[in-house]
Amino acid sequence: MKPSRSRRLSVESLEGRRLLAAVNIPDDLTSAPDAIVSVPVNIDSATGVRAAEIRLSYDTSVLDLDADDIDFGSVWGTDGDTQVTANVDDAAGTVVIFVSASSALTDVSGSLVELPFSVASDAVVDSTSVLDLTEVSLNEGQITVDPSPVSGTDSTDGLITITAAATGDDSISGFVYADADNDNSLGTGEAIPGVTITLTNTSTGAELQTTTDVDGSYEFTDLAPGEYEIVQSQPVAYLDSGDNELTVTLVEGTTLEDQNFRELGLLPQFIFNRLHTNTVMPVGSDNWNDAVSDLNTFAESTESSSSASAATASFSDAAASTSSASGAESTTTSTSDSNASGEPLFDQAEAEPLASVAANVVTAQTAGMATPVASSDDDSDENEAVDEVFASNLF
Ligand SMILES: [Ca+2]
Ligand SMILES: [Ca+2]
Ligand SMILES: [Ca+2]
Repeated sequence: MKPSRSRRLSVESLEGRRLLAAVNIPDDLTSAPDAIVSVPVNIDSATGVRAAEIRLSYDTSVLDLDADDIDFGSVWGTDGDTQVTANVDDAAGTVVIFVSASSALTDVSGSLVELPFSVASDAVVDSTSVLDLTEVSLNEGQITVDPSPVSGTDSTDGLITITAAATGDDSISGFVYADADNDNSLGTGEAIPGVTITLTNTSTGAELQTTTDVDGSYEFTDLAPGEYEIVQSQPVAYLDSGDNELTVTLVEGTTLEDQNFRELGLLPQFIFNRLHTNTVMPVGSDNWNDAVSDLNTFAESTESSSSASAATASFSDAAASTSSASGAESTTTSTSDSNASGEPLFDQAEAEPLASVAANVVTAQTAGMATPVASSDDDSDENEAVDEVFASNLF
């Protein structure tokens, strides 16, 4: 097929049909005071659309909007090159949004844009607030919008009804843990503290966030019944089991427990440090929990900018300072006498295989813990050693 013909045909197919699209904002939106309501501007068929200009007005005494939070909607998909430019006039309560992509959309329906409005804390329950769609232009007017939104009341306008704040006493809770012994349950020393968990009410868009406690637990209380999405921010030092998102239905008067996130263990480049923390800080101690927390925080901060071995080396310094802050605890009695001479266990010039590190680590602090061992290459001996370490429940 010649390219020129193909191009011409596609132009003809667009011009040969009179393209029509209906655009509107839902009129059955609800939100409690002091919550966020995600407002979509929907289109019934996006055939041929590659650009949309949308204007609307809102009541500034009830609603607030940040231009930076406005996002493109579902019709554009997630792997395109969609651009959104938005301008919000807070004083006037007007919004202008321009959204576009490099190629035209197919016959899909959904939202062109999503506007997360904050509802005022003094918004009156059972009152309503109008979202006045004032103008929509598709492909600079080449696609007819019917019915055409106008300034003032028309059928395309949206409506938010203010509902009483969720005063439910339902709750959702769970744990984040590294399943070192692979038994699918949280055992001693497997808790991962400091992991961010985000709970979203999928019907209202309202979000809550918390972090896991020292025992790896998290809990959201005083929830209303409904559909929720629970998302775990992956602790980057750990090997992901792949389930970082849970969708649950909370039935009135119930408590959803054990909404757990299971990790598979520390990533190889962080194992050495965990051994270190195991040694100088007994598993489950406050210092140990702090160190695991620090490890995650540090791993997150170095995730994109550092190589694995650099991250290992730097964290080792951080762990060392943590342990010295804990004072006398770092003189834990060694369970091995194989290194009584005090000679360095880890030769800086040639790093030992991990198996040997695992076997000797209990004596590491008497040797000074001088040298972190990088383990990020693909040497199979080391991989076997890593497996051994996991199996030994030290990971
Ligand atoms: Ca209108
Ligand atoms: Ca376990
Ligand atoms: Ca995970």
